[in-house]
Amino acid sequence: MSDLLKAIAENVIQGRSDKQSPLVKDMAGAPGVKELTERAIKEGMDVEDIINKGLLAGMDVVGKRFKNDEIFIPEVLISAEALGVGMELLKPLIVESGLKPTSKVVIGTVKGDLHDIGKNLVSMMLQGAQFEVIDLGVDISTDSFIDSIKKEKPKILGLSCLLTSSMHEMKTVIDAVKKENLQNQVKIMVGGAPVTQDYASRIGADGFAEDAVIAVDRVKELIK
Ligand code: B1M
Repeated sequence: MSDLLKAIAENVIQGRSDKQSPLVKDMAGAPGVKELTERAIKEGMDVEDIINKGLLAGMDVVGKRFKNDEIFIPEVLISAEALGVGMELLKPLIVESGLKPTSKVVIGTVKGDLHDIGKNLVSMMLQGAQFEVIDLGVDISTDSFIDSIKKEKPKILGLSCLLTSSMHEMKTVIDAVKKENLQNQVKIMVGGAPVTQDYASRIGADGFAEDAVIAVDRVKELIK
């Protein structure tokens, strides 16, 4: 892997957004995620590589350290912020402008869950594939999802969830869509780290995607 991508990953791990970030003494003044991502873009690196082998590779290490109690929420947040700085720079490359959106997608993270990095990535990829995306945000109640389906009339409803303790909310939303007789109007796609195809099938979702790239393909299939 290129040294530049490794440096991006390392700076996400250290939570260094830019060269002003004073978090690691040894790295004072060295370029952070912002400068390194700008450099990668300038060098014409593949956007998916910058995301997967740079930004997300770093976040993967952060996740493992968090799980092992080697780091705690403040460090994870600082890393997530650094990752976000890189994502913002890549957004214009992912989201091509000027073309008419094909179909509407409403997306949100379910109630009780505040994780939004993966959901944002899915949103960006869908926008890049010319979908109009209404992003409701995080901790979204079933009522808000239902209101939004009625108001926006999307072809797809996307539910994201990262916490096993909130996964049941996906089923609650799906049941509510059926109760409101909206299931013929909208297809439901679910995703997030703990979600599997088996779980998606069991709760009655129309589709499941394990990552943001697959999510775009899945939406296209569901719309057909
Ligand atoms: Co939290 N967190 N977190 N966290 N966090 C996890 C999810 C956890 C696995 C960490 C761990 O223990 N190893 C664990 C959940 C355990 C479980 O439920 N089994 C956990 C926990 C426990 C918690 C708290 C409860 C911690 C606490 O307070 N004690 C708390 C919960 C707060 C809440 O939500 N109510 C909490 C808080 C946080 C932060 C706020 C510090 C921060 C979130 C910041 C933010 O999102 N703005 C955070 C983070 C960053 C993580 C980890 C480290 C990274 C998540 C992430 O962004 N990954 C995470 C560990 C991990 O996953 N390795 C962890 C990168 C992202 C691109 O991947 O979101 O999986 P992901 O998205 C992927 C796919 O899943 C898929 O595509 C994306 C791109 O490829 N995808 C979809 C996602 N949504 C999709 C929707 C689709 C289709 C595909 O269709 C609609």
